[in-house]
Amino acid sequence: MISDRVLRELTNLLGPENIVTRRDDLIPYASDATHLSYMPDAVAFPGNAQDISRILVLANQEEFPVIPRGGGSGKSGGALPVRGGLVLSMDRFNRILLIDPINLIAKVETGVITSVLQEEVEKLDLFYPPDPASIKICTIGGNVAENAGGLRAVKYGVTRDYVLGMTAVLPTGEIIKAGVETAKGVVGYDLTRLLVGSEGTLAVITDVILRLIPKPASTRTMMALFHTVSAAVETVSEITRHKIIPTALELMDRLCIDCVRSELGMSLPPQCGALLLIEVDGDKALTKREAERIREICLQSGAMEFMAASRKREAEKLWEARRNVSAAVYKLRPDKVSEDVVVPRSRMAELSSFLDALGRKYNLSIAAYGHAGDGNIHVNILFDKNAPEETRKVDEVVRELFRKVLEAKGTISGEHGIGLTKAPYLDMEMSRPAIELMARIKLAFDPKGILNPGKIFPYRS
Ligand code: 2HG
Ligand code: ZN
Repeated sequence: MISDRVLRELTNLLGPENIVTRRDDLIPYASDATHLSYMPDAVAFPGNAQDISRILVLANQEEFPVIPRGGGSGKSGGALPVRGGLVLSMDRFNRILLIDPINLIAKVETGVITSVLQEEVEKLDLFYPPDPASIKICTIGGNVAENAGGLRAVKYGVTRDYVLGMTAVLPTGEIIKAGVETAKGVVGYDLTRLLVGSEGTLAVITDVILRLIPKPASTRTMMALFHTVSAAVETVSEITRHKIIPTALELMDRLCIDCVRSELGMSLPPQCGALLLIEVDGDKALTKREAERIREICLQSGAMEFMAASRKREAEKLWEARRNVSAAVYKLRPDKVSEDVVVPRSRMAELSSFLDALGRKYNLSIAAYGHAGDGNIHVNILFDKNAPEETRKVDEVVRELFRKVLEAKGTISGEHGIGLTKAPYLDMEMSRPAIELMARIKLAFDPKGILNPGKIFPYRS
């Protein structure tokens, strides 16, 4: 609990307009896309790195938790104030400082919404590829903290692949620069890579230098329908076997299709059990050739139907429907645990049969969709938290799923991070010495454990 005296000090530091303590005003900051809720004591809206530094110095003195927050769209509870304390909203860090078309970089404050940055760089025929499904509400800072992926990761990689450098405030208040503003740099330990994906536990990142690439000249979007998920994911392997790496290669199973059927803007046969949304990009001749080849591969692999979007609007509708799956799945049950496991592409069919059996064994609906091109499947375990016989089973279902994924040489999280929700399972994947080493790193950055406590580590923070 932050005392009234400390709240007064925070108010003096930031000005009364930049600190919120009224219960009603705190509610939006208590929750995120996990739908879990923990009340903070206060929310601060710092305006620059110095403000954050002063807040963190005070937090060390008075020992209260500080929890950085971007758009609040996280899926693992990274922005939740699980031990109360001060939520640090990055809303005011909303400026794009530079887009440099010669050096192919952008310098961006971390509260900038990802889609806003993308629109701005695309006006200059440049491209910032990372595109989480929550692109219209998530922030660059949240993406960096979680090392977010997205639909285009299959071809273009994840956020980490685009972060060249940053300004960060350490939990003890020092402001550091990490990385470079150039195309390359190998000076010292790679602190940039360490801080990307550190889930707000090691530093508060205030601006980043991002790598840009030229905007592809054309894109083509396609949809292939299959009787089963197995047939769809076998087709994914076939596409890569033919040395084609699409921009996006997304899967939806029958449950997900049913949830967004009306939004897809194309009528689908009722017996359709899975669909792949596929996009290729590049110069016109290449995308035409690849799209034709993909059509052949899909039909040879047993696709019931293959459609190509003929207009931009048609393609946009398909992608909007895809981005909406996560929310639309709530039509099926009031609650869900949504996982983001990754298996080698070649083992997705095995994972899909396993999920069918898992759902039957526990009598729970399990919806599966996501970034099939990466082997990254969002396994959504659906339940009703008011039905104790269902909630009781969820943890065991998650454990069985993770055991299977690890046995298949996969990982328990491909893009959402460990945060709060996956902390109890971290030691299923990481050995004790590896976790202890991470804990020592955390201690070196944050000796008093004030920055985003209760995240990542299963048995200490
Ligand atoms: C997506 O790809 C997001 O739609 C959310 O990563 C996934 O809610 C989910 O399971
Ligand atoms: Zn995803």
